[in-house]
Amino acid sequence: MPDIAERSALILVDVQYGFMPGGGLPVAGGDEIVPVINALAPHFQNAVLTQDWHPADHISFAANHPGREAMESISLPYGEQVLWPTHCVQGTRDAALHDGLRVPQAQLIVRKGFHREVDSYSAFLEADRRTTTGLAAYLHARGITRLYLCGLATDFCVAASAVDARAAGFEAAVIEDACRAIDADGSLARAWSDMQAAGVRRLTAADIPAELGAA
Ligand code: VGL
Ligand code: ZN
Repeated sequence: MPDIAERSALILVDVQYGFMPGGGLPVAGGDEIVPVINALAPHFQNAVLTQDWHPADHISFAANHPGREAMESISLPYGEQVLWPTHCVQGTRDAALHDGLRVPQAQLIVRKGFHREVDSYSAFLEADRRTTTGLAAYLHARGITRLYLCGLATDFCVAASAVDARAAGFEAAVIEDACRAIDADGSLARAWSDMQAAGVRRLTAADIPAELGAA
């Protein structure tokens, strides 16, 4: 059995300009996680990045629903969808990964939210809950059994990815100080309770060396 460091992967969720101050969907303090991630990353042999990657006419954008405002919810065939300000449009600077990230060992970037009619908070399954990104199969094939998640935003894409990671059979932990939240209408508290119910552990960056058997 390979040791735990070989079987672990760091999953960096949506560390993109769109979620930084000044971005399309800014998350308070979003840029503060970059140095935290850069300090964590050298502990990991395996890393995967996700990238929110929407067409300009994406169904999750309030601007594509005349008369609607950002942060309202609408009913779609797959369920309730929050309408967001326009963010992370394919090929724009807003969609680019933060230039300051230092994770050279990352081998895979999963782009999500590119189907016009389906959003995808999760790195594993789109919001229709049927369309897979292929990430679980990739990680299983690579012999990865444990995931450490961080990035933006804690209460949307990080939480959805962590809960789906558990459903796909992985151990999962969220590194809280390497995340920042949107926290609209109690979404952060709800996300932590959903993650806890799913068996996602809540860690800080200081826990990581010991987790990986390095301390
Ligand atoms: C996200 C809302 C819309 C996220 C992405 O990365 O958490 N949230 N698109
Ligand atoms: Zn999005």
